[in-house]
Amino acid sequence: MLYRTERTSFTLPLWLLCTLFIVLTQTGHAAKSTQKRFAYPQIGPFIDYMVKKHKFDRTKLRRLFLKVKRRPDIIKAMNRQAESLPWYRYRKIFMTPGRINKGAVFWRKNAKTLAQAEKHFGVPARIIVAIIGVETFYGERAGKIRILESLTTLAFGYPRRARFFRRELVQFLLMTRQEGFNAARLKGSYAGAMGIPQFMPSSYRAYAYDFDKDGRRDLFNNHKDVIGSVANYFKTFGWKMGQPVIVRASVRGSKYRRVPRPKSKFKPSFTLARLAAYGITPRSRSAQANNRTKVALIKLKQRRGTDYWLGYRNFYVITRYNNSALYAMAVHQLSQAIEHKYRQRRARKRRRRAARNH
Ligand SMILES: [Ca+2]
Repeated sequence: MLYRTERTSFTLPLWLLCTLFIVLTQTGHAAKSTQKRFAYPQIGPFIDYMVKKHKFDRTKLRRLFLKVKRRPDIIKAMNRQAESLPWYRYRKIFMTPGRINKGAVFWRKNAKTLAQAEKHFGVPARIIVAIIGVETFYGERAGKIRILESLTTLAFGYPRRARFFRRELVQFLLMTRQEGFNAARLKGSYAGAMGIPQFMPSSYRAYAYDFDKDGRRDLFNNHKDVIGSVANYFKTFGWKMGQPVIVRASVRGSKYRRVPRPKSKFKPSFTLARLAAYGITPRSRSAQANNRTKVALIKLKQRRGTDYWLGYRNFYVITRYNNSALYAMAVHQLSQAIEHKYRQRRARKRRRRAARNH
């Protein structure tokens, strides 16, 4: 700080003038260069990494990232996700007449592709349709946030999961280069999930499937690729056609409260015999199940009390798409409701056609 003294108030010494000159010119310079600064200081080293490791063009990447802005709203959104809702409220979001009807319509419009996917990957049409319905309302709500901006914000401004999102940012840039997309334009969810099935960039690279064989995996516009990719994802994680998903359980006595916590929440790790010793039994038994069949114990909060369910391997596979019992249950129940609607409509049509021909 400068103190005003009798002497310096009239004439400033030369050294001070020089200092002032330097300070003023540098502030001016700094003001100019802030316009060209990255939203986060870590972006510079990140670009170095992408150039060195993945042979990206430095100038192009710099130009791309200079346009990226910080998005604090994304971090806020991350901190209030629907997964913290109780089941009875979560269910209401997805099990709506609109989503069920639209699912049946989507099925009819894509019946041929869905049948092909069922045959090729061994994943039922109803599950593929329900996933697309839960994720984006059949492509209607695929997200309006620039992926580059959401992933950059989460990679460099969200320490809790920075490592995960930095990796996804790398995968995103690789994916856009590989599939020929403009990285600046692609939009998706605030968490970086992309396209009609909301694949994260790493999943896109690993599981997206060019089901219409046009040489490009397009999950933003191409329904055939979307259907094939969801099916491929489920196949890879071990979906078994014709096997049960989940069954309601009955609980008796008080021992059911003392079931030990398993290492993995959704992986089937208790045999039916072991759970029976705790007073937990399936309300109905699928033809394939016996005492050694393994299940996961799933608890879903109702308005009053808790429902107990036993999740089979296929239930676990749904949680690989999104690590939440609420999510997997919503997909399962929606898939049943959509299938019911779809078959009902088809039967009605068949009856009408038959009546006309008589
Ligand atoms: Ca394609």
